[in-house]
Amino acid sequence: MFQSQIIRIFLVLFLGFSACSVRNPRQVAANVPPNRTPNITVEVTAQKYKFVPEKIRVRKGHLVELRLTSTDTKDGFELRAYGIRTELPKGQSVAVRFLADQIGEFSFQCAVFCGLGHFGLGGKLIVE
Ligand SMILES: [Cu+2]
Repeated sequence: MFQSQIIRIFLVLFLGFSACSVRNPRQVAANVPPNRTPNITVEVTAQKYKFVPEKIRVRKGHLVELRLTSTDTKDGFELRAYGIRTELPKGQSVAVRFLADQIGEFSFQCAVFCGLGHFGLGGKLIVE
């Protein structure tokens, strides 16, 4: 009886953790109006261990497309303020889109553990 309760608790915890770790990658922010073309496209590369450019400046109201490419290993890109998160397979270009609808500075960072410098792989989006 006691053992089956413990097994049940572990099962619930395990399923809970698996559900949390499987996050839906999103490449288009929820605030992007349909059928609108980007006002600005920025090429961004990820490499050990920095994004180039590290600071991306855009204007408020612009629909922004970032074309992200990891040059040397599998990385990720997460821009939490806009609900964007995606993997960047090595050598492939991945486009993400969002409507820059609020002024401010927003951090972005790598979303896939890529080595010792992973936690320093990040940058800033500046919306003016
Ligand atoms: Cu990383």
